[in-house]
Amino acid sequence: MPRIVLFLDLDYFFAQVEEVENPELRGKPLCVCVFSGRTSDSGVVSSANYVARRFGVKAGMPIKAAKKLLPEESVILPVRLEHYATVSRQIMENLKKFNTPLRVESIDEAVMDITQAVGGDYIEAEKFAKKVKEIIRANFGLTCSVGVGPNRVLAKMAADYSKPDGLTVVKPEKVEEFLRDLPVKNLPGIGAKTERLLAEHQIKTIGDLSRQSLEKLEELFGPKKAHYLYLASRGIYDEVIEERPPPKQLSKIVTLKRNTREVEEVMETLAAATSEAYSRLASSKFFASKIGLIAITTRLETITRQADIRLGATLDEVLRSLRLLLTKLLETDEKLMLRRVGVRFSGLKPVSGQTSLNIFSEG
Ligand code: DCP
Ligand code: CA
Ligand code: CA
Repeated sequence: MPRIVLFLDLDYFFAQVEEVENPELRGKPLCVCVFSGRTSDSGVVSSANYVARRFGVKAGMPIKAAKKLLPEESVILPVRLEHYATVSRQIMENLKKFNTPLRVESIDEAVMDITQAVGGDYIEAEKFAKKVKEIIRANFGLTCSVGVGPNRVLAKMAADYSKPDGLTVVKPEKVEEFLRDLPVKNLPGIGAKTERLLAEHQIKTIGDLSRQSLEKLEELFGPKKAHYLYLASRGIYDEVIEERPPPKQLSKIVTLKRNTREVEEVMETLAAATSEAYSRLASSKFFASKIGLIAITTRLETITRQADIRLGATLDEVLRSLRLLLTKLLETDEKLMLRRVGVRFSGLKPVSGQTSLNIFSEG
C-alpha cells in the first residue's frame, strides 16, 4: 500500500499557549521573547501571534526591532520553555494513542505514518486528520495546521500551505500541480543560501527545480543534497517514519552577525541558539547535566568550555552559566575574536527517574 503521511505543526505555538491560558491576550499583538540579559529589552522574539505578524514581526527578530513595529497595546512576555515543553509532551502523548508510527520532530511538530490506520484511503485520511485537530482543540484549546500527503516532505509542505488552523490534503495525483508554482524556499531543506544560488540559475519555483538534471544539481550542491532536491522537487522523496533513537547530546552552533568579543553581542545571538536547543531538549524526555560553550575564533579554532548544571535547569540558569563561561574564556586571551558560537547540552539523563540501562553515561 502506498504510504500516507500526516504532518502536524502547532500554530504560533508558544504565543498560542500563552493566549489559551490568558484569554484577554487574544486579539492583541503578542510576542513571546527570549531575554538575553543585561538591558531590559535585549534578546529576540521566539514566537509571535498572527496579530503581531501583521505588523511585520517575525521569530528571530531582536526585541528592540519588534517594539518599533508594534503598537502600544501589544504584549511582550518572556518564554516559559519548561511549560511549553510540558504541554508539548502531553500533546505528543495524545498523538501516540492513535497507535501509528510517529516521530516527534520538534517541540511543536510531529509526523505520523497513517497508511495502515486509514487503509491507504485519502478520504479516510482526511477524516483522520480532522479527528487529530479536534482532539488537540478539545484537550488543549490549541489550533494546529495539518498536512496529509504521500511522503513526509509533501505532508510538511501541505501543513505549511494554509496556516493557521489549516488542513491540506495532497493526493498523489495532485502532487505535481501542488508543487509546480510554489517558490523553491517552501521546500524543506532550502534555506536563504540555497535559494540565492538557485535564483542565480533562474530556478525560482519547485517546478523549475524539478526540470533540472541530476548532473546539474550535483554540480551545484554535491551528490547528497542533489539527490534530495531531485526527488523532493518531484514529490517522490520518501522516508520511513519511525521514532528517533534517544540523543546523546544536543547542540546548536550559529554564526555571529559580525566578528566580536563583546559579551552582550555574543549573548544576544547565543541566547537565540540556546533557546532553540533548550526547547528541543525540553521536548525530549531528557535532562542535561552539563552545558558546553562552543566558540569558533576568527582563526577558525574551536574552543569548548563546559560546566555542570542542575538537572532540569531553567533557560535563565543555562544562559547565566553560558555567560560565565564566555566571560571567563574571553578573559584568558584579550586577542580572542569570535566568529561563531554554540551551545551543547550533554550528560543527558531521562526525565523520569533512573533507567536500568546505563547508556547515558557522560563522555
Ligand atoms: N521558535 C523560536 N525561535 C525561532 C523560531 C521558532 O524560539 N526563530 C520556537 C517558538 C515557536 C516554536 O519554536 O513557537 C515553533 O516554531 P515555528 O516556526 O513552527 O513557529 P510558530 O509555531 O511560532 O508559528 P507557526 O504558526 O508559523 O507555526
Ligand atoms: Ca514548526
Ligand atoms: Ca508551529
